[in-house]
Amino acid sequence: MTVPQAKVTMLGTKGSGKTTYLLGMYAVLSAGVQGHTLVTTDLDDDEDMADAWYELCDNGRVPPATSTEPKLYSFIFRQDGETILTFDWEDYRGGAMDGNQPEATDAGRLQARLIESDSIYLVLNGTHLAGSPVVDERRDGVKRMTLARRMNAYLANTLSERAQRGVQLPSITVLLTKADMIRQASPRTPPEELMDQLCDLVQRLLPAAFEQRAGSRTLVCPVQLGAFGQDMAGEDLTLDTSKVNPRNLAYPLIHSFLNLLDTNVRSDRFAAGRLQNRITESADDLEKYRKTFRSIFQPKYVASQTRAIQDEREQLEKMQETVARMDTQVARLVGRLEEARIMNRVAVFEDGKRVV
Ligand SMILES: Nc1nc2c(ncn2[C@@H]2O[C@H](COP(=O)(O)OP(=O)(O)OP(=O)(O)O)[C@@H](O)[C@H]2O)c(=O)[nH]1
Ligand SMILES: [Mg+2]
Repeated sequence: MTVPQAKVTMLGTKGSGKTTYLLGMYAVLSAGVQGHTLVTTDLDDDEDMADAWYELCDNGRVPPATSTEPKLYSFIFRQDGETILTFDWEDYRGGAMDGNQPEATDAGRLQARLIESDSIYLVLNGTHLAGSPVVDERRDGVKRMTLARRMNAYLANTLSERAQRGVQLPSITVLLTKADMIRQASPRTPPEELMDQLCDLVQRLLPAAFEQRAGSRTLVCPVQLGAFGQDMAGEDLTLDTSKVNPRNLAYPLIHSFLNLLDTNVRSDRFAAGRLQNRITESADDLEKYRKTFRSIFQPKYVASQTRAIQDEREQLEKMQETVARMDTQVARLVGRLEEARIMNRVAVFEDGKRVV
């Protein structure tokens, strides 16, 4: 069994909360959530991210805006100490999506990386979504502020390019950052109704993420680092540290890798099935051969064949154990996401349709 390797890429405007989400998500998962843990492969990165997180929690200082040089992180995702997969995540500045900067090298890199990505995050700043339901007249404004049209175009291109290459669809996460702003604007709306309104809105803003395609999986997930109640992006102010209260930060990552892990289990199961058939055929052939007169004069051949079949049986047993273990791992991830879906913390779309 090989450990799958994945690539994650985020799209979102400047100040939408990409870098702080990554920091918060890492802080939560590096501490471990129900047996799931994350660690960077480079331990200097682990220290830098932990320092940046403490800087936010203790002093209210947020990291600076990302520069034109994207930062690449490499992570190991484990369940009960066992590595499930490794992935890398490149953090781009929002400006890399700005097509009016032909001299910017990160813009080209971002597009190339998207095509290679197994998991794509489309970040919508919750500040602009607040006050749902967003009526038609306001929707154009929201589209402009979140650059939803551009993100949708990037995603549509990526999906068609991957389909042309015959590679698996990426999983898609629509990340609604600064969810405290959304909640604050609709304090009395029940969670279920608010989630319905948000789903309705994001389906209109990012239709490519909800196209009916077999095997597509999209998560809509509001997240917050804290209930700060204001959007201070771009301002040199400190956050109120007493309001740090991370919510929902781990679900997107769980969703990110379901497709990939699922495919991995299926291909391992298929390989185990093929080996099983080969063993059955070899055992039948040997049995037939043993019944022939010739076999009496070929004891070495019979012994070596018997040994080869025995070796393959042992190999098969190991493969079946791995498949069973991977099945359990995937089932646990699915279970966690399912709990979140039932509580209206997230909404899940499969083949373009909302799972209810
Ligand atoms: N209210 C509120 N504000 C938040 C939250 N998370 C982040 N912010 C604010 O959003 C600001 C911008 O976040 P960043 O993560 O730097 O944004 P970015 O998308 O990485 O921006 P670029 O790197 O410029 O593209 C932060 O400085 C915080 O002030 C949240 O949960 N609630
Ligand atoms: Mg950033």
